[in-house]
Amino acid sequence: MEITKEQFIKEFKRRLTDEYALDVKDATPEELYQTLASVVKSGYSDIWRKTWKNYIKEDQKQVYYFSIEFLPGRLLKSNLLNMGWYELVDSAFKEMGLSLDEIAEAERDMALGNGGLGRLASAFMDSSASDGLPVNGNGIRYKYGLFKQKFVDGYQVELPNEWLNQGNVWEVARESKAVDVKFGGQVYLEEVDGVLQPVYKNPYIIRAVPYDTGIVGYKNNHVNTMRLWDAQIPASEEVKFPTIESRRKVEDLTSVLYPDDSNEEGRLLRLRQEYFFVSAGLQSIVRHYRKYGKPMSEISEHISVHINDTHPAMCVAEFMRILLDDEKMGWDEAFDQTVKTMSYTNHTIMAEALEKWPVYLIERVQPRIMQIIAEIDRRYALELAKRAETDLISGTRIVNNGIVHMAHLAIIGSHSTNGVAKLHTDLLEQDVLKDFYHLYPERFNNKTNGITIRRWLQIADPRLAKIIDKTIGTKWRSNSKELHNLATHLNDRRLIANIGKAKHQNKVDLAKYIKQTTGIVVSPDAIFDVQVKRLHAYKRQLLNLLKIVKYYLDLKDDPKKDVVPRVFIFGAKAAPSYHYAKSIIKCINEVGNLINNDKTIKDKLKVVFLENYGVSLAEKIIPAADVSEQISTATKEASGTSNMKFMLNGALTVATLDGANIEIKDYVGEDNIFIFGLKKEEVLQYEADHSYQASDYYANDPILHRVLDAFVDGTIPSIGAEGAEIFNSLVHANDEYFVLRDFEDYLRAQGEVEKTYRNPSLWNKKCLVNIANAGYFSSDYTIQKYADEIWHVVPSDPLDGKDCGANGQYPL
Ligand code: 26V
Repeated sequence: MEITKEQFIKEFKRRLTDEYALDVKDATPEELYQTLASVVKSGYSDIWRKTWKNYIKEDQKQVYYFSIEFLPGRLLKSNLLNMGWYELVDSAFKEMGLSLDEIAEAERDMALGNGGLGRLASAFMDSSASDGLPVNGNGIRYKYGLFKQKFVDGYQVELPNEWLNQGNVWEVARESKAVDVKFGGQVYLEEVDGVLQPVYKNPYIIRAVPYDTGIVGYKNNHVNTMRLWDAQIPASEEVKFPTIESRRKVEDLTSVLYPDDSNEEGRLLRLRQEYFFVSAGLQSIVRHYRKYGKPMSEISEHISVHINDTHPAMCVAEFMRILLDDEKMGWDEAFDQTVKTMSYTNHTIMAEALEKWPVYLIERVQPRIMQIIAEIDRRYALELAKRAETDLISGTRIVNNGIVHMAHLAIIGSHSTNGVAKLHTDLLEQDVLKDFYHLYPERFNNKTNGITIRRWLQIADPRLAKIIDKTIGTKWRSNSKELHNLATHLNDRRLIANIGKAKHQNKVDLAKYIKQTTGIVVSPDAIFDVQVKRLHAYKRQLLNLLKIVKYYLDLKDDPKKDVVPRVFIFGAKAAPSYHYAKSIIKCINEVGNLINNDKTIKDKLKVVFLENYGVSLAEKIIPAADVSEQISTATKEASGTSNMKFMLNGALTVATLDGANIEIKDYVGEDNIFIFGLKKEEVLQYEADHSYQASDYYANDPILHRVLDAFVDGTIPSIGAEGAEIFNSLVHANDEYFVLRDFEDYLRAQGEVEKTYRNPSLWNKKCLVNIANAGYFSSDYTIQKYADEIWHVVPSDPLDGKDCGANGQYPL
């Protein structure tokens, strides 16, 4: 039976009185949010309980997705949507004189990740629950999320993000499920009854306490669990931590998301974090498995462990440790079970980001783990000596010259290695990991990333969602491939005009936000040209900036030049220790200052750099974008996922043939995307023969020359050091990411953008083609492929249906 508005309002008011002794009219948004969230949580809690009980009853194989980052953003609206409550609550709130949108803003973003990697992990959580798949998240409950970014004089300043200050309604602490993680000390092997057993000297124990969050499936009576671990000092170890400083060391373990790795203490902390959540997660999984009396020799038939990037790669060694030392299994059988249980996703080919740890650091963190890694490596080399050349062996060893290659550990210790877009997987197979591909071709596969269409269209862009409903009905809301039915409406002029109108409204909303937060006034009639993502040289925010400076100089030369007004919108955080990226931020802000305050430019150009980019800000920006900048150097962006979000929201993409841009192009066709720049082969060629001469482009291209000079000749004020740094990196340090090489072709593509934008119906029609094809990039499909091809798990049968109505609505 459907919940009525009256029932909901009654329950909501009762809670508000119970919790706060308040009437609706006296409560703050914060109190209203807390109350609504608690009603929501009660609505799914019983189904949550039944979901995991059912897993046990049906003896379902379970997947554990190990990720050092999760980036769920806000959960309120997404839970409301998935529970089938969204419209009910929206209208009940209106009746009470409240705004759901305003109250939802009171929730703090759960920002336990840096960018794409963490957001993908959360998309997968949402999608596996929605597909009814038995997937559990395993990660760290950081006390501070990703830093809060502010600009002071155009410079990035990092402030702590104390997201737990007002508590977290969604989580449940489970003290009774705590496990002990053993760190440090020394270890040696002793023979007991003919079996070698480790003996630890002076280790210390940290207690890992899990905090579980229910992940609500979309209208399907299914709630999975994301488990995040917190570190505590166990009572028995109190004496080992007598000082405030030593106690802080324990707190630090789950304190910050990405400890400063520019010094050894920071790197050690990061490695301890990795071992902490790996060990806590695996111990609790094996303990749970053991409880039901099934043989350890079959464990790989009942569980899968997924290693999300190399950060949890110690799973391989820790699982071995548990099987060997705790379960007394022999080496060969243990290794066979480990390989069958583990699978690994690679998310980057950037050498700096491929984890390598010195042996002595791993020894300090957990000496037994280093012993096991060394033994896996020794046996690997021995086994390979029978069938491979010495070069191949030495290039693929896990331990080489005192360095542990975590990707090698993950590949050798698992049965599946996947890339995250076709091009990226090709590069892994043919280049970065080609020796492994040669040795184990059957282990390699591609799983192109995806996004949660629910969050990025249904929640973030309700105007567009309604237009789609009117055109093709609502089936796309549960099966996003249905969006393709829009392609049969390409000549529907009213539809195309409506898409333009919805976009304009979204731009009006964003313009308001920009005015409020920055004071800058922008016109919603201008092109909103957007680049939002982490600040990194390879993503080439600089290429975008050079374009802006060029446009500015053009207008200075000819103030009457006929241009389509543009607002350039940036959102990006730079890693705190990444000096160059911070200099780029400063330069963008100063170019903005220059242009926005130049009266002769008027409304023709505006530059807006919004502070503190994250999931919630993305939900405001992306629906208002006309142009999506996906301009990384070909081969460098493994996939990208914001590219998918933008197309879904009807923006047109300016793109290099990199990452998933290629697959986007294949779906929408060349006429509906603006492609430019070096291709993979050309980049690889340059990198191989070193024939690229950046300074030639500076010398020979007068436009580029002038644009680059603006960074060092005072044209752009207040960037003395930063301007020089950037100029030098491009002109004298040979421009590692081929910014100058791609500049001219980028301008050509941007010229096409402008020409197309002058024809609104043509523009909006191209937007429609993009929307119609975006449904293929749903993470619901991606995760289904992981389930079928890597984990071999199937969706659960729905619970008996007493809870969710036929319409999928969760109970009150
Ligand atoms: C991190 C760093 C940090 C040190 C400097 C160099 C560098 C380069 C890359 C990275 C990224 C690490 C892993 C990551 O977040 N990869 C992203 O994963 C997304 C989900 O698969 C994917 O869409 C992005 O293309 C990829 O960059």
